[in-house]
Amino acid sequence: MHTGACIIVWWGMVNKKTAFITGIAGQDGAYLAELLLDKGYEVHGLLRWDSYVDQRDGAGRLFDLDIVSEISLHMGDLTDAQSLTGIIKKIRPSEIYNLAALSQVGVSFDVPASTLDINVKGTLAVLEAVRLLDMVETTRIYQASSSEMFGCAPAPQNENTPMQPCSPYGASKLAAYWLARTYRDAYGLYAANGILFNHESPLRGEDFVTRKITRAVAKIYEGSGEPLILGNLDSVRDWGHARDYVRGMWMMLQQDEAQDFVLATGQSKTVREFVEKAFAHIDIEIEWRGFGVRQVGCDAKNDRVLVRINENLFRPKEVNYLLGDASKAREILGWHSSYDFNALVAEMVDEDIDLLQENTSLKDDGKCRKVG
Ligand code: NAP
Ligand code: G4F
Repeated sequence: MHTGACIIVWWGMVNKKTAFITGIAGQDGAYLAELLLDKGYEVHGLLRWDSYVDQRDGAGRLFDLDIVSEISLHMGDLTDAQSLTGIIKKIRPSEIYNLAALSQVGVSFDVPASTLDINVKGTLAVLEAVRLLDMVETTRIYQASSSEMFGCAPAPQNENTPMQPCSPYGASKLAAYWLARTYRDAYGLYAANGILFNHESPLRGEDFVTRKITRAVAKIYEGSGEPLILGNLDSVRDWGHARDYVRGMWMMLQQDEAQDFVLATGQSKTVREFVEKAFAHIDIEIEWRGFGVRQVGCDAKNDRVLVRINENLFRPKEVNYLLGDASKAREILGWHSSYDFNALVAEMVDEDIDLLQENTSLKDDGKCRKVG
């Protein structure tokens, strides 16, 4: 090898950046880990005990992306500040992406105290670790903030929109957002809040509405007779693709100074439109009949009921309308969303059909059969 090439390789080795991702086994954690590995980072991740003991299940997304062997996984919990500090002390990462959270808005109404423990005290533990370990000059932090913090504020929402959260989850994320800003202002910590609107993918958790829909549509395509049961069909979301959003997270940590950014597509759709689009992808036109919670979605060709509503799936308080304005991220970061809504829905339905065809599926008759 020429001397010049040797120097480049050596320079790359001594300057290899180290990232620590909390929530690495979640949707965003997995895609972010993949992106950072591609960029040559040494990637570490925090994994909870349950996920650690059964890694294939807990770290399933990292297996799906075939990156698990390239990552150092550390057993821990965001709510255990001492062990978290120990991990950060050992790794001394140049970048921390704090993605771990109780992230299901509906569930946060059932477990508000643990939502605050994980989302607020957990974030505080990350910020305090960096401060107490004297890493303020060397470590940058990305805080996973959320458009749910806008709550009932009028759309379109951007960085200057007053926040009015209306769920324990939204309130917890707003407290964590302010903690990150406070540590930035008080201690000079590089802490950037990404205020991200909904982003989805085939790796999305099955309890979020998009994946619930695409899984049900895939099952119906494969012959299931079970209708899709949903709650509020009329709430509006700004849905993008998670791959675009993790790229934005990384960009936020590469700036001269820490700032907060909204990431969004600027396109809004109702849950109802998502349902229609997903069924259209398997050539089924949904016709809505009836009103309120008695409304059903039927196959226009044969009247079969494919969608029903269950009022138990409505939340005590709903965020009705989220639509983001990501002009600041476009201007300063050069970030844009590259997937459109149709492509997102199509990819999710196709992947769920593939998944069903690859695996043994439990069919309606209760018998197991191998498909594909
Ligand atoms: P996700 O799929 O639910 O992943 C969250 C991860 O956090 C899970 O892997 C979970 O681990 C982990 N976790 C939960 N509690 C923990 C604890 N006490 N200690 C350690 N790990 C814990 O969420 P996501 O969609 O990737 O979202 C990533 C982050 O962005 C979250 O903070 C979310 O609130 C925020 N966010 C998401 C969106 C979106 O549309 N996706 C939008 C705005 C903001 P287990 O696997 O062990 O449960
Ligand atoms: O998919 P969802 O559960 O996502 P939600 O509540 O918008 O939260 C997601 O996005 C936030 C960013 O805005 C993140 F911070 C958060 O972590 C999470 O990733 O629900 C979307 C909409 C809601 O209006 C809900 O009421 O779909 C409605 N919905 C209707 N039926 C349903 C269902 N949601 C779920 N999860 N399950 C249903 O059966």
